[in-house]
Amino acid sequence: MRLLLRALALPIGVGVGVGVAACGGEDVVVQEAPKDATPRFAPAAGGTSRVDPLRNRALPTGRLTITVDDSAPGRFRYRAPASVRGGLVEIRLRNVGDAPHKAQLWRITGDHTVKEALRIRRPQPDWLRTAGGVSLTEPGSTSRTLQSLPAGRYYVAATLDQPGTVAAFTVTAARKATQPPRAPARVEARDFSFRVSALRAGRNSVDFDNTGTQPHHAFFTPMRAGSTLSQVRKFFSSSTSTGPPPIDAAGTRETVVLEGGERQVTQLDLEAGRYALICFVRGRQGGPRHLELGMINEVRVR
Ligand SMILES: [Cu+2]
Repeated sequence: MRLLLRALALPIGVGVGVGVAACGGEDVVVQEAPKDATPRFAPAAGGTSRVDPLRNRALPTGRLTITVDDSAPGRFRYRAPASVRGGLVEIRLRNVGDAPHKAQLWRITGDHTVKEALRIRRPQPDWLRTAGGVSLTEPGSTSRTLQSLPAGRYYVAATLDQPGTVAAFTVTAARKATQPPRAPARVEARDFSFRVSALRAGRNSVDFDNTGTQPHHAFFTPMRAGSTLSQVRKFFSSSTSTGPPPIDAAGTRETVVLEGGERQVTQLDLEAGRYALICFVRGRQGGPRHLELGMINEVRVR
């Protein structure tokens, strides 16, 4: 199970991500899923646009290009410019490494340091915020996210429990604060459920909107033919799974973690088929993974 979690680039919790570069290892805590949770299809949600904002060159955006490679097997290394102007920013992740990577941004407030942030577990203090970033990107690829970045001190890290090198940068004051426009597809994360609309096979520009109060992410993993959502839940909730996995780990796609009330437009490459959509994040105070609170849906992509 532990090996599989690594292969999936699975964020076991926000604290693990923070600790990645600092210590490189934390035990995976697995819990039983609630027995009464009923599998259900994600209902439709409104608010999408025909226009893809990631293709709209007229938008007044800054650009932040982050590069990630693997300095050794299992050792990521991020690089970022020292500073970028705030406001609406197109964040690019160039993955020149050997493994899939995300660019999870973290924002530090007050006079705290990155070193301090990397030592944090649970509870997550108010001065450390998950701050969006770029979804899981295949080796040799570049993916993009459109997001409003407030001024402040940031760093970019992974959510893998692996050692690596993070990159710190500063976002300077914005000319004006602008939220990204709506995108053609939408994934809304609530406390504790998902609403999904208009996802298609191919590259999707997705309005990923956390309308809850807790941090959430969206983890899409393909379901194997004949497998059920209840098998997927059991697979991710038990350390003693036997038999063939009900999911195809290699096809997994996922966003980064957004705080409650934040949104972004990000890219997800999906093939046609059935996916389990899951949130593995824990609350800022700790507690169960949101999967255990019912944050799992079956989504059909056509
Ligand atoms: Cu969540």
